[in-house]
Amino acid sequence: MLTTQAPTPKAVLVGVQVHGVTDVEHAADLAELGRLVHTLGFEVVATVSQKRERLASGSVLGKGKLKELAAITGGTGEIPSGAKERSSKAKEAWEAEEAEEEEVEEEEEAPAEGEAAPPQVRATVVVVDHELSPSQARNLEKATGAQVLDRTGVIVDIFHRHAKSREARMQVEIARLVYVAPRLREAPGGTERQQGRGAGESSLELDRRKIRDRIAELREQLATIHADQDQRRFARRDQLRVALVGYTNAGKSSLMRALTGSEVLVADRLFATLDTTVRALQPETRPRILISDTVGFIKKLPHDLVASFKSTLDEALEASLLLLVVDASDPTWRAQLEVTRGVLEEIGAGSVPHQLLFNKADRLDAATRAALLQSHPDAVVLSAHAPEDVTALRQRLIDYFEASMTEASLVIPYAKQAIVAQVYENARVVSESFDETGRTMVVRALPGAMARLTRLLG
Ligand SMILES: Nc1nc2c(ncn2[C@@H]2O[C@H](COP(=O)(O)OP(=O)(O)OP(=O)(O)O)[C@@H](O)[C@H]2O)c(=O)[nH]1
Ligand SMILES: [Mg+2]
Repeated sequence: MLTTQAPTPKAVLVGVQVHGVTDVEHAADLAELGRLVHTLGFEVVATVSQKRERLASGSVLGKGKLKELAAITGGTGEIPSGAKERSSKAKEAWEAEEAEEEEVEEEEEAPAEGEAAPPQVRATVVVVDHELSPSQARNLEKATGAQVLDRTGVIVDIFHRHAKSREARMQVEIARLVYVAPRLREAPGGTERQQGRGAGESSLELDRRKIRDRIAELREQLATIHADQDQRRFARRDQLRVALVGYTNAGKSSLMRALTGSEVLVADRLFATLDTTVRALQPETRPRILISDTVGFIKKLPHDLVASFKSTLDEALEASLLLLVVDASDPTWRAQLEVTRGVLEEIGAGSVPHQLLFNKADRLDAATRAALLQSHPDAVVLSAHAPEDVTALRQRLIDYFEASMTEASLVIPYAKQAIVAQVYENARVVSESFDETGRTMVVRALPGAMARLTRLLG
């Protein structure tokens, strides 16, 4: 586990601009990785970037760039030959890339080879903007003498730190174990740890088995939690529900606060929110409109994390309306929106109606605002910090549900007055009158809720 003790660990970022990725996209990816690394409490002291056809299977970087990286970390820049000869197939691939490297154009943005960083900025952590195979990570560790993390590892670590509720902690633990298991190595002296080991099972296999058991145990416990939640969700099924979704740091929690007056955490850091929070729109409407705040999305979000948070998201995604929050002041908002749409699709929420919200409009000039509205006429351009914008959004939500509601007249016999409370919970009462048959209520409700109320009376 990484720690943030003083002095601040120094990190060097590593990115490979593979074929098809533009300079702008590559720079944005590295900037985002920098923010992620910063969220973990590291100081980024250097960036090593290379253009290649594809990632080098041995160590991601080509030989020359690897030396450059090692100069910043104080490593040898060499992968011990034993590591290269791990398998003949890997060796062939490695050699092919060594040959290819001479032909590939290199970007000379980072310090030139041999220009060792002064010792005070020597990095002790190498963070690679790609998913590393366990052997790539090992090779990089050997060549740099530094701790090596990949993008997934960084995200998993941030999730681990920010998870608050029991459920989120369990979900993150599963994701971490899934991430760690293939990266386990035979511990030195591991052969002495015989206890509990099955016949012919190495200590590494034992460790992996323990991880599998722990994952199974966690999944079982989560299933119990989810069964409870399903019940609560069932009780809420007829309510008017809206979910805030979007890229991390877009301002979902800020809008949640502004719309509901709740004290959810707002922070200028990535993945501040991991738990779904549900609160009523304020001032309260009749029936209430429930708003949920959810975990943010990010590019290359590890699939296991998406899967593990799916259940938390499910709660939100049963909403009738998704508010798709975009940080319009971020130059990469288009890519962020694309990622958000992709993840929504992946978790089966692609077809839930949504309203696009361009947030942080206070940071935009008038021309940019106007251009946004022109290119996205159905979108709302707003600032979570502007009370008048939040009031207008509230009204828009009310209007949205009003338009989806149907109207009916319900006659509730005096013997069934208990139903009145449910009518108030799930519908808006337009008028009421009383006669000898009972109470007649003219109500507006969403079609599903109306059908259920009618059935209760039938
Ligand atoms: N200028 C400006 N800043 C905003 C606005 N909305 C949010 N922010 C800031 O953006 C940062 C992130 O806001 P959050 O509300 O925590 O974002 P989030 O989408 O919940 O982020 P995660 O929970 O990490 O996914 C905070 O520093 C907010 O103060 C806005 O309309 N204008
Ligand atoms: Mg948040």
